[in-house]
Amino acid sequence: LLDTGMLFPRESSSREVKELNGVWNFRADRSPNRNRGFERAWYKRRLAETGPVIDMPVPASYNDITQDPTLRDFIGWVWYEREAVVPGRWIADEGTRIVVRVGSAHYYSVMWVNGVKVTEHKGGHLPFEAEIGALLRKDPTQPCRITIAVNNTLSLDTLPPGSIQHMSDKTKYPDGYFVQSIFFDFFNYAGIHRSVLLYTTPKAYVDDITVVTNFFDNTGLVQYKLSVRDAVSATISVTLMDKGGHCVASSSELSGDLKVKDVNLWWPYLMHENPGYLYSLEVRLKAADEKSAYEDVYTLPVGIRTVNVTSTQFLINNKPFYFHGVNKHEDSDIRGKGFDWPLIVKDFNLLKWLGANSFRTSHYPYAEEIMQMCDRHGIVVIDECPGVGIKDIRSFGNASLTNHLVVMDELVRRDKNHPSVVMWSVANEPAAEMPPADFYFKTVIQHTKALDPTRPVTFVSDSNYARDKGAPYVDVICVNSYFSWYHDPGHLELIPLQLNTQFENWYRKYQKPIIQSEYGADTVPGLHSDPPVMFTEEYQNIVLKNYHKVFDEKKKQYVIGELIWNFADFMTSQGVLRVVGNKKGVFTRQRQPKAAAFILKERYWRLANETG
Ligand code: BDP
Repeated sequence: LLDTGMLFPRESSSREVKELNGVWNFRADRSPNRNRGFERAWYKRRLAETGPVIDMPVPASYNDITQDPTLRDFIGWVWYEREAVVPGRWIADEGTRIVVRVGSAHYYSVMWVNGVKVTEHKGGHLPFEAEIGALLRKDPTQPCRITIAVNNTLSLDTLPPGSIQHMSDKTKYPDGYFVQSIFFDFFNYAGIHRSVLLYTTPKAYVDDITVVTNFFDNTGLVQYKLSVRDAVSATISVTLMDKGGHCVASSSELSGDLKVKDVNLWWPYLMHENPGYLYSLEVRLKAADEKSAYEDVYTLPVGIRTVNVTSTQFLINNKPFYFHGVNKHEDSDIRGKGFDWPLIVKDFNLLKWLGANSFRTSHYPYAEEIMQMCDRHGIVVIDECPGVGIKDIRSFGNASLTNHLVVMDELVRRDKNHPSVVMWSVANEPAAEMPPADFYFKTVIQHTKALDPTRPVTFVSDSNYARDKGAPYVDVICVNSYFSWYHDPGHLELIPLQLNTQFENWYRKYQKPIIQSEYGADTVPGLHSDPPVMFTEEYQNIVLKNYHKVFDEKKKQYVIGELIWNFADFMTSQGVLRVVGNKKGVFTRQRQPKAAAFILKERYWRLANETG
């Protein structure tokens, strides 16, 4: 198990945050083995002293920033570097911890400060950090030079998996030619995708907080647990405040139960007139050693709600919840998977316009700021780990499994306190019919439940109900199907029959509630035809309408949700099936509506009014 917390860096009276976003120096290591940077220790000096550098924005994927196709498709190590100015008072005060934190970098990262390695991290979608105070204090005259090398190479035991193909046929490929195969349908964007920060805490500090919430009648319950570090003879004060800043409960213990009278529950968007209600849990730690006294303050937003699953329903606060939402991607023009506030706020406005009450983080954890937006706006989240493309039997091996468990540790550690997160998804469309899938999913799901006993766990299946070896372990069945698209392309009339059969088969076998976790059709905006043909806006409309008829029927029984594939068009690797990316969005990649968006909008608002 992980031995430290990973609280989101927030400013407080005891903590400062300094963003290091902007233009960094950058170089791709184009040496044949991609290893020159390590051999020549590029981290020891300024990057510009070891070779040419270009400007690279952080956060952003590097792939679409330049006009160079070889950088877009680059595989291997790229190097980022910049100098940061560290406030003198941080250095002067030995009682201040100075931490450098990367929100995410895809896929493998090594970080140095002033030439000294401070940490490395595997996995492209979760944060990592290192304490660098002692290092900076060794020579306060030096600037703080941060070097981060990032490698996007995927192997059969990374998450997501991939593999490098060396092309040895000399008649077709130049010497040493290799390509990366991936088994998932989105561009393998790489680089430093989320903010790089310096932040401080006092030497004695709040390292982690875990909250679990419940309610009985009008009384809310917040069970909390703190983990504090380096705090000798500490005193704790925990205060839960309502939106207006009034204290509603308090305690002075490291763990305990806070009772909230006349509780305002956290409700999903459109399920209540006041969705996304958040209390603030203020934790104050006071400690002292021979040298000084420390006070740390950290405030965590807390939504009080419950989640339960029956054989036919998904309950939030004991009321049936129907997921009418989307699958998303972190993806847009130029910045690729780079964090971008305007895009995020636009997407939330579109979700609300659409009447969507939920999304799945297909197919990897999204930025923490997005999860915070979901908490505040009441958008319900199925939080998916990067377990996408587990197709090769070797990706079910021990190394993969061990890595998958660590990824779940990191994901649950990061996202456990978000009220918006109502379910974990451990994978998307794995080869669940393969024999090792049984043990694999049993282990991953049990592990996730042990980490978080309060949330249901699922994975998203596209395999046959009779042969799926992971389904016995999930709480909710999530199924993807593309009738009239990948199955019987062009035959819209088959959707009702095939979809009915799909639902009935799964329900008969498992008696668990079902979410249609993907359905849709590629649509090139502006293409029209009547009668509809594939790729036109009319065709997408009919696919949706035909699916919706069946959802309406089955919704009365055990279908608990529908998530369209996809919210917006997104980039993929090149292939004969993709016309400049995947076009199954109801919005274009630039977030303009296709005709289907209006159909979905009408439906989602109707569903909201029926249940709301
Ligand atoms: C599903 C995958 C999703 C793809 C989609 C598609 O889960 O990642 O983008 O198909 O092909 O199988 O559009």
